[in-house]
Amino acid sequence: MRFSLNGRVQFTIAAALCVTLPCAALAGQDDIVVKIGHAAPLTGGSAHLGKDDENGARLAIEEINAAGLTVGGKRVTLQLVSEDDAGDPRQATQVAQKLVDDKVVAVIGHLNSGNSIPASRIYNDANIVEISPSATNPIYTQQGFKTTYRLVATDAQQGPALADYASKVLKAKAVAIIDDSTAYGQGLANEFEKRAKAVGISVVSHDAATDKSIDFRGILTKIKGQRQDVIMYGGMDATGGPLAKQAAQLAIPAKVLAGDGVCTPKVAGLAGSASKNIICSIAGLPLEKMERGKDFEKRYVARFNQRIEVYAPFTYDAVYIIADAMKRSGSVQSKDILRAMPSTSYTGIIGTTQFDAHGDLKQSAISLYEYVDGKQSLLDV
Ligand code: ABU
Repeated sequence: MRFSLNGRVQFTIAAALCVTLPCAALAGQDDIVVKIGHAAPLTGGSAHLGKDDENGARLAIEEINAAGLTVGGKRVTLQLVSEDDAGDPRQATQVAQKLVDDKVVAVIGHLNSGNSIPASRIYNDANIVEISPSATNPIYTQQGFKTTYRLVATDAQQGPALADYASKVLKAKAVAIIDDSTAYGQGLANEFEKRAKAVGISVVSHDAATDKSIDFRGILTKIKGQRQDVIMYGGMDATGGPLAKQAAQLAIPAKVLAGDGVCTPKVAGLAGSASKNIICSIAGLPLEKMERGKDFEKRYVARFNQRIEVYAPFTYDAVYIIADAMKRSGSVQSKDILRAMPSTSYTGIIGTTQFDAHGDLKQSAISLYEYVDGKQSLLDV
């Protein structure tokens, strides 16, 4: 059933009810139900980030369905198919195959570089577009696949930005590096290390932990005598928070520099009062600098009754980018969506998205944050 509101906005009851019931059961007889995949860790240490991703995508789908989507003259109802990759590369490939078998036409995800990279081959083989809202390892889009896209800057930008900040602003002369041995954490740490050395910072140590490590006292005790000015950590907030806390407990007077995986509201709770030592980057514009960021935040909080972590605006825009590709190609087939992707020019919450030949953003930003009284405070963009 379809109504015209104010003579402008069309509203499909079926689409609105898709929030709570299966879309296929609700879509009008003429509606095509089109599945959009989403994959992220919905369990484990990064579940809060995965849920944030899922919420962003869900909000976009609900809004698009409520407004009414017409593609090639046919009414379309979008349905979100969300899978838990648990932040595990092996599970990520299983989830990717499941989404392909489930006939999704595009995938929003994965959250982790270490999952996006192995999953990308499966989507490429199936001609299904994969838009990661957060995978920052450069390799993701450098594999020669036509299906890989991302909405964030890469660690080839993020690592040097952190090293430059350490050199120019913190006047650091020596750094100790710790990473979590993942594609993201290790990759970011290596990019940081390259630039740090290039700008004359001495790298006094580089230690490897894991993405499950929450006890860093062994590494921290070892590096305590090294007199590093800063510790650089490549990893996520679930591990970076405890690291910062334990460094402070061991009276190591160093700032902890980290990338977007750590740069969340949640890390403040995990680090406690040591959050004041954390300086971190995100691989995009901060929400407060996004033109429609405040409005998006209001709608997000009203819908989910929780704060935005990091990537929800990116998954939200990713869904709209897929819907835009459908409209421009006049088709809901994955191969036609794929063909329309290179000419994307979509202005959404995160700004205007255009892609280069690899599927990376033509224009991107790195934002730097510190924590003041347990709250993120923007330092620089
Ligand atoms: N960019 C930080 C979190 C996601 C990743 O693994 O790249």
